[in-house]
Amino acid sequence: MSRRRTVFRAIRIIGLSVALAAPVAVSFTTPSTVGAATFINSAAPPIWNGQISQIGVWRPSLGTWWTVSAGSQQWGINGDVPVPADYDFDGKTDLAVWRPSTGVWFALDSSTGRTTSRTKQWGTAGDVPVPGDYDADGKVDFAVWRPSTGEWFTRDSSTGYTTGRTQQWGTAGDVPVPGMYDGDGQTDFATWRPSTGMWSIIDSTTGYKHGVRSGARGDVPILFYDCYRKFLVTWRPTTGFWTFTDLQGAYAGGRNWGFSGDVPVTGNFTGSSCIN
Ligand SMILES: [Ca+2]
Ligand SMILES: [Ca+2]
Repeated sequence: MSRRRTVFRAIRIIGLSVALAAPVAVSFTTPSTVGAATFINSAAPPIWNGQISQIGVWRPSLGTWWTVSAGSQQWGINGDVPVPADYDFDGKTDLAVWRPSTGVWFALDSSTGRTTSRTKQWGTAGDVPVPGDYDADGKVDFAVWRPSTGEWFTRDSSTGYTTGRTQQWGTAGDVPVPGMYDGDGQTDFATWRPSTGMWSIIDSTTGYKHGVRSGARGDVPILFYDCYRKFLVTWRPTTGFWTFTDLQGAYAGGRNWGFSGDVPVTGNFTGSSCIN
């Protein structure tokens, strides 16, 4: 058994004693009010490693996820922060939340049809969870950003989550938006500033720092991958509208999904490949 599996097995045993509602199917009304929306053409030439995003929202009041591509499911409770990523390494994004009061991550395994879950403690109250692949081994790492100092703290998959890295980037008031901006397979540290709409990015390959403006105060920033293209997304709670811009800040499309109070999420919930 690999070290990683050993770690996760241990984690799994510990975590489920914490009261997280068992995943249940819920009836729902679609969160979208959409009409015909201009949407990204996913058939366009495929960004990096064949990664594809699908959009969704997580509704805190219900703990329910609604994804465009993979239906709905309850996972998490009010007060949690959604942290979708592929924690069981099967190529599909897992529904997952981070609980600020305890710093515990709860991930629902896509590899077992969402019948099992795993947990990990990393971070403390006041932190912002920022999962990503900071050590570039193809597996997600646990990470948090601390607004008071602007520091990022990771626990890397390549060391069995025993060690990680620290990076200062951003200041209080910013929103962390880590992602694969430069396409080298390593998550780049990045922040978005509500007062200016500025995305500030450090490319992991070169250390080059650069910025682009997209979005306005009140928006929620998030990254979206469409095979070989990447988009800066700003989701507007008042309208539920997703605005997609390219890495130069040019408008590339948009659509509605979700309502005020929801939290936008992206991920490859179905495990789609660019080859299809
Ligand atoms: Ca998965
Ligand atoms: Ca990693």
